[in-house]
Amino acid sequence: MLAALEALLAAARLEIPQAGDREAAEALRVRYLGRKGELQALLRGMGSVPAPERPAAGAAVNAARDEIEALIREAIARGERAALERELRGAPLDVTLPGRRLAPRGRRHPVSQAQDDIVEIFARMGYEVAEGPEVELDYYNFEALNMPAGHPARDMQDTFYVEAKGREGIAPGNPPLLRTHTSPVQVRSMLARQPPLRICSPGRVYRRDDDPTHSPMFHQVELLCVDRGISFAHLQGTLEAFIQAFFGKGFQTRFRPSYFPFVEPGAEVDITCTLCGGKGCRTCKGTGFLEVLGAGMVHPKVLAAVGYDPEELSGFAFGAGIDRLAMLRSGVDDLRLFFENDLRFLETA
Ligand code: 2U9
Repeated sequence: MLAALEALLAAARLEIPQAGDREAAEALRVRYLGRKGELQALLRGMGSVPAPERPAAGAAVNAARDEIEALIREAIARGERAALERELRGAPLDVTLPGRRLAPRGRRHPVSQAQDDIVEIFARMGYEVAEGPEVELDYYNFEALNMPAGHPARDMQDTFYVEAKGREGIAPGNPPLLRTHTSPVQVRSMLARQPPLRICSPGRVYRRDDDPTHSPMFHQVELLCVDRGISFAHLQGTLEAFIQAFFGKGFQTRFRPSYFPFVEPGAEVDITCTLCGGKGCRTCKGTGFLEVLGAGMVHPKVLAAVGYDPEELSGFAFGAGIDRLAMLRSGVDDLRLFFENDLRFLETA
């Protein structure tokens, strides 16, 4: 038994260090130490060893197993080192090669980014978003907003009328059109609900205009607040907070009296010039201010048209071009860039 063990050990010492790789070392482990391996076969022969010699024989078998295990571990480690060496030599890594190009990533259109920011600012003040149809009726777009047929203010918003030929149910004097502002959304909200009302209506509007500062389709946001006791001071405070949230602290507002048929009194609102910071430049024509929106107290006739009592209720409203706000915030100087979908512009905007 001891002689057989010596022979096994001698064979292992010779053979295992020659294993060429990890797989060969694994195969030898199975052959020497596995359940059906050679050492196990020797152990099965222990029965024939006389009892007094068994402890010594057992110790010799254990020592042999320890030694073979160590040889195998070394062979496996050697095999792994050799494999790594081969890999490093075989496929050199060129760290100077350019990296893989990332797939181009999309992003929100700058006008959508501005719209999302505006909606969020007013949502934090408690305003809810209201939306409505882009193909509107004359009544909601003009009539209910104190602009009856023939009103000169209708010419201020050159309108696209929609062909209604052959369509049933088009009332005379109330033709369909592409809405020229989002105000009809507020009219519909007021007709459907009772005050207090706090709504923000962003969306596309259409006017027959096309030059470097006007597009036939642009985006507008309007705000409407109707309740008891609403004053011009509420309008000023709300706009001040909005301008600072959208453009940043340090931007001031300036109100100038103006006229819009749906508000009384009405105002045009300027902010500190976004280009020169108020010092005066070409963009602000030396004034230090830029016009950004129109606003006012909802006209009593508009309140009456939707069945609200102007003696009891009052409200403020304002309207602004989202595209213009986005331009001023980002320094883009041609409105048409927003609508051409040129990737060179969109990737940087
Ligand atoms: C209701 C009542 C009143 C919204 C208002 C303006 C003044 C205004 C322009 C700004 C730039 C349109 O996009 S723009 O060309 N808007 O000057 N808008 S007051 O007044 C309302 C709205 C709804 C029911």
